[in-house]
Amino acid sequence: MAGNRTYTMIKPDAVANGHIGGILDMIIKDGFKIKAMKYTRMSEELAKEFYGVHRERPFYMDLVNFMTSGPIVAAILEKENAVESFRKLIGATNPANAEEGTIRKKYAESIEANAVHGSDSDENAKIEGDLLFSPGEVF
Ligand code: 3AN
Repeated sequence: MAGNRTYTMIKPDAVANGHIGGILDMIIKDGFKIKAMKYTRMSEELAKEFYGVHRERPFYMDLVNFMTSGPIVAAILEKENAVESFRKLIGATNPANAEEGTIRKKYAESIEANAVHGSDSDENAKIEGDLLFSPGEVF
């Protein structure tokens, strides 16, 4: 059965470009409820752990450097079939391939500076949410 929670980050590019409000508006209008949220900056250690699955990829250190370059908005979201529904709302990893009406089509600059993160499985949604939030911060 598909889970009802996913984890997201509004990435440093979208924060710096003033898109926090626009992105949250799209998320809420799509029916997601906010279970946890914080404005924070990832340490290098946290970003390396978070993106550990990409450790062997050529873009790994660029990605870590980018994700620690400025503040982010981290959140746990709730909706039926949350992971798949949110992936649909954010659009393709490369904004050049993102469909009209998606967050990345509207706000992403490039495959790296692609405005938002969305978990790719229920299992990763739980792991990622637990990396950024303690139980007392989830409502
Ligand atoms: P998604 O964020 O759509 O799940 P993943 O998990 O394949 O995409 O990649 C994680 C992050 O790594 C992406 N959000 C993007 O910022 C970065 N990334 C993925 N592929 C590339 C690439 N070819 N070049 C640079 N950065 C990339």
